[in-house]
Amino acid sequence: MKDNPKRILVTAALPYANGPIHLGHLAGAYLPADIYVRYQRLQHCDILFICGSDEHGVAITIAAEKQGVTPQSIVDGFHAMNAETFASFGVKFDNYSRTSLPIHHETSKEFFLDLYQKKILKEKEEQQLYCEVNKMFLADRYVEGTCPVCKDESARGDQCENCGTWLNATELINPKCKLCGSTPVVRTTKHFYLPLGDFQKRLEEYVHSHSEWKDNVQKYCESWFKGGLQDRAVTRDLNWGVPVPLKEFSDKVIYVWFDAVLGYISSTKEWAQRMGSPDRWKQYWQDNGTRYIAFIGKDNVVFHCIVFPAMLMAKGGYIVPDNVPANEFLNLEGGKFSKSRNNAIYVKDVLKTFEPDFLRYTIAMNLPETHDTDFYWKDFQAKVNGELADIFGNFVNRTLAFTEKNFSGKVPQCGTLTARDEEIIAVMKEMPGVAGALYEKFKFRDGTFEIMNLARAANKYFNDSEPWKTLKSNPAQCATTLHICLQIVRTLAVLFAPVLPFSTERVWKMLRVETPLSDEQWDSAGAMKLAAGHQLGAVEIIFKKVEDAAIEAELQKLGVPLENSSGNAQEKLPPVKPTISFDEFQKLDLRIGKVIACEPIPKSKKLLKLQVELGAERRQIVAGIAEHRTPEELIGKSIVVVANLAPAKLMGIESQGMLLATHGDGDAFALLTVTNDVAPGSWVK
Ligand code: B3M
Ligand code: ZN
Repeated sequence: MKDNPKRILVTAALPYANGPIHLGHLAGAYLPADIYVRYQRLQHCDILFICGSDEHGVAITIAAEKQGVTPQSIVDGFHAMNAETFASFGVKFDNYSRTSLPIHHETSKEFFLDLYQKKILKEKEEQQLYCEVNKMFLADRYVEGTCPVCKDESARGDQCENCGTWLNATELINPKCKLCGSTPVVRTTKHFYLPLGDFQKRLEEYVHSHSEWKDNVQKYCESWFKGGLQDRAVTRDLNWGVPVPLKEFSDKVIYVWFDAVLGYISSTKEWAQRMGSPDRWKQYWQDNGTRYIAFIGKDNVVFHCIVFPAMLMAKGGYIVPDNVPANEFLNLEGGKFSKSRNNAIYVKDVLKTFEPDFLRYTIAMNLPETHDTDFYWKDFQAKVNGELADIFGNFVNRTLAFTEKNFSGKVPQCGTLTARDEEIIAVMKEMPGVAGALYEKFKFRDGTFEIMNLARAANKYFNDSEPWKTLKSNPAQCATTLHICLQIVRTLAVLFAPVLPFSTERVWKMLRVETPLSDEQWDSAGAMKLAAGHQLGAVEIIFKKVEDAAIEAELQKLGVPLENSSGNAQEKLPPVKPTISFDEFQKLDLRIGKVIACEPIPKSKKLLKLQVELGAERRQIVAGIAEHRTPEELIGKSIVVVANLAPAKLMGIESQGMLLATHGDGDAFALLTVTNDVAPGSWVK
């Protein structure tokens, strides 16, 4: 085992302890963070994975009021429940803390006081909404109204969930008290403000120095900068939270977001104490050699890319995030389910019926990394049965079963290699590099897809090599085939370990490798390390298939009409159009075009402008696919273009052709592309 000097701090957003962890949480931050950490652990760097419950703020007090219990009892219950859910789902934090702990209160107060003493925090009188019925200021979610930006009617006093705008409650149109429904009045109150504008220049430099950040994150920051950063209140008139550490303000608390982001630091302190070296947290937060990655969902971008860095800059001596790989949202069943019955799938419930790896794999292959995606139960079943069981599981099983039966469960000798052997060995050897490069770029979906492709190629290799025939006709070749297949099983176990930690342990046990799987080295996972003669363990099936009945039960719980969940959001398809003659078909001129540039069209949510090379000429094509693909995803792709369509203008921009794609949203959307290197302009017929 080689040690890697790299030090990485990974945090995942602290979930509010006001409800159970659901699939959207996993897809947004926790699964990608866990895959990343497990992958980096196989690189043997010094990595720390930090999280905890966010236990303050109005999210908690409203939940408590609804249930008629104290905020403390709400957070106690959900903290324990969520910590348990993460553990059974295999999200392995080094520390899962809580923001109601004294260590967190102390950390937050100290931060606040430091900024106050440096005169960075501004004390201001401001107008706030006050409910005369409940005799209280309506902080954050205690007020709801219409969003001034997108006009959504359920915007909250702190944020509009629909468009992501961070709001001041007084900006809401038609505000109503969440507790009693009355219209609040405006009253004056004193608060402390963080003058974000004073940090704008540094923040812009910071964000601009990270051109590698995801497009969605950068764009979001840009829109904030463009509007000019404003002072933001960091205290609230509430009695649940971290008390403001100043005598004359002791009836106020620190704003939940100000304390929540500091929860990452206090959780690291708690970890260091537990490790018996209380100062060790400093290595992760105060040493420039640490790379800090903050995993979050897209609704938390402003707090992690603007507010938290500004706070850290204000305090001084702290590092700021190196990357903030924020994911978009994972929606459910294309929105076609009974929201009144249920509006989330809770992980703890899924784990009662299905193995954690089933869910890990399905979500990993569906991560909303660049656009919103959907979770479908039918797709879950298809991925488990058709990919985990039929591809990876089948390859492992047929290889081990064949070896057990014909080579007494011992790794056979590797003889002379054929061209086919060499080809698959090459794929196996390069896979750690291929998938690792994608994981480094936070492209977990693509990385996992590539690893499954190795299993696909391995099955093909097994079939093409026909060991059941060579067993008699050419035993040395049969031995070589199985030798290679066993090496690939080993490679797959290591490479799949970050996504499928539970099942790969079982494969490891079957291989009877002495060193623990966690001591393996990612980069050399493709090497042929199983020695000929090594005795393998007993063979067992690693993935049991998911039955239709189990899926139907889940759909029923969600209130999804059964015929609706096709697994790909298919609406009712239109009937096939009337027949055309071959001559009529021949009038269509379809060509392969290579996308060489692509940009969004200002003020249009749907349109992208593409420059496409069609052999001898270049075309400008305007396509309504901005909600499905980003320009980065399109550049370099070879697509299918209708080359003889009459030009048309879309939003005043000429489109000289049309590209081909399926009609649908989410996973039902697919762009027709070709993967081998045909020349642009090639004729499709
Ligand atoms: N608890 C919001 C959320 O769960 C918030 C994240 C805090 S991260 C410091 O989406
Ligand atoms: Zn809005």
